[in-house]
Amino acid sequence: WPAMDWLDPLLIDGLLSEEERMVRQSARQFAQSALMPRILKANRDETFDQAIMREMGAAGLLGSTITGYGCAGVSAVSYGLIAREIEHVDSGYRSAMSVQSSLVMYPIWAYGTEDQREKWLPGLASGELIGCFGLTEPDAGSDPSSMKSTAKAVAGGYRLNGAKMWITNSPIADICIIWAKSDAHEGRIKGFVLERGMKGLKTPKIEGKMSLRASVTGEVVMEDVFVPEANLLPHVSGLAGPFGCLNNARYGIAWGALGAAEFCFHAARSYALDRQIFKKPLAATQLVQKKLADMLTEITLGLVCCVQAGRLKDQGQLSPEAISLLKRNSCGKALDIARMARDIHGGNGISDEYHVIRHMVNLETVNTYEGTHDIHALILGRAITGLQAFS
Ligand code: TGC
Ligand code: FAD
Repeated sequence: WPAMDWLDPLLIDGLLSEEERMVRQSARQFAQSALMPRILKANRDETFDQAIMREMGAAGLLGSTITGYGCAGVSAVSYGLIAREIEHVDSGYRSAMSVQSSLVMYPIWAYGTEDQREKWLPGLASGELIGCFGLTEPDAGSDPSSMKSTAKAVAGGYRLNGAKMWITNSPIADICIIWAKSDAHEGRIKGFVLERGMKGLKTPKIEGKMSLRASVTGEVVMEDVFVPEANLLPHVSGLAGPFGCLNNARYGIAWGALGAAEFCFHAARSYALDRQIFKKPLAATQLVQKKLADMLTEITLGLVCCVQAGRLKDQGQLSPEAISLLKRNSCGKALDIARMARDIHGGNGISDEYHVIRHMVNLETVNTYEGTHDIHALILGRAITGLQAFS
């Protein structure tokens, strides 16, 4: 029998194509050389260096599954591998990548006109342009159908009013994909591309976050913003528009959260091997070995499922409910793993120098955004029973 490789017990590496291994290697190289050296200070100072978007663009990491328009056109598994490598460093940096790719570029590509694709996708792919996605409102988070933002038809376009809350990258965004109820479309939700500089558009930063501090988050406030007809995304109506984008982003998060979990597992293992307690390494205690075994088990099972999901996605066979299953599982398990890793580090575990507490508090957000842990349970519950239990 072969010996087990604790870094990859089920030889997941062998499930990847040559191209996917190369994508993972270059994403790892980028994450470790460009992102890791920045994260401690960025997290302490609650700042996001906008140059990161251009660097991600140059590395081919933005909108990577799109073909053409300056994008790499890689597989869904490659997109997942990119998310995993970036989130190994920080969930906030993965947020920046996934909002741009899945929540801004994808809707322009899938729901936009050819003119809209050509106008915005190349700049978004290179990171010269930064986008954000406004669905959540102060009184409509888990239930976006309760949104109050409106679009009123006027000569040549629409007049938008409303407020979006908790929007990743809004304070630095050049364009905002905004979902609002449109009177010209029987009150159905439509997507609009708002551009910085439009009169009546403000994007104030939300200060004081204790989680995802290296990602900039803000509001989008719209007071009679005129949006020309050319900025309406014509090819989708209703919640299927934003949810179609969320399917892609949630799939990426399922991979990414496991990247954060892997960092925590590796850090806990190294720390426990080095730390001498009661005249022996901490790693020689049964309780710690059980925790490490639980971490490795959940990460390995989760990653195998992510590869399978990616293959199904590329074949058009991955259901939204299966994505909920994975997003929920990866986030919940990653949060448990980060908490265990923090515990194994003892007092040092609360110092940012050891990184595990940063991952732990970040994962609180990751477990909440893109559908909370319990909302995904209800999505699965509906699929299992045929009964909706939201309201
Ligand atoms: P429901 O009646 O289920 O559906 C309404 C319409 O939407 C369609 N639909 C979907 N289409 C594609 N993919 C999906 N996953 C879909 N889910 C639903 C559905 O077919 C229907 O279409 P139509 O044509 O009949 O109108 O809607 P509901 O109002 O009952 O929704 C319930 C619920 C809870 C499932 C849903 O509202 C939900 O998922 N809530 C969570 C909200 C959420 O995830 N927000 C995320 C905001 S963005 C964000 O967090 C970005 S963070 C990014 C970062 O920094 O990384
Ligand atoms: P609520 O919906 O008020 O939920 C509060 C609690 O109630 C949760 O525990 C939830 O599970 C529970 N709950 C809700 N409904 C039920 C029910 N029927 N039964 C039982 N329990 C229920 N949004 C965007 O649109 N774009 C972004 O870029 C974006 N980025 C974000 C970045 C950060 C840092 C954060 C924190 C959030 C971001 N969000 C974004 C918003 C995020 O998607 C929402 O916070 C999330 O969907 C939850 O909505 P909420 O905060 O209003 O909580």
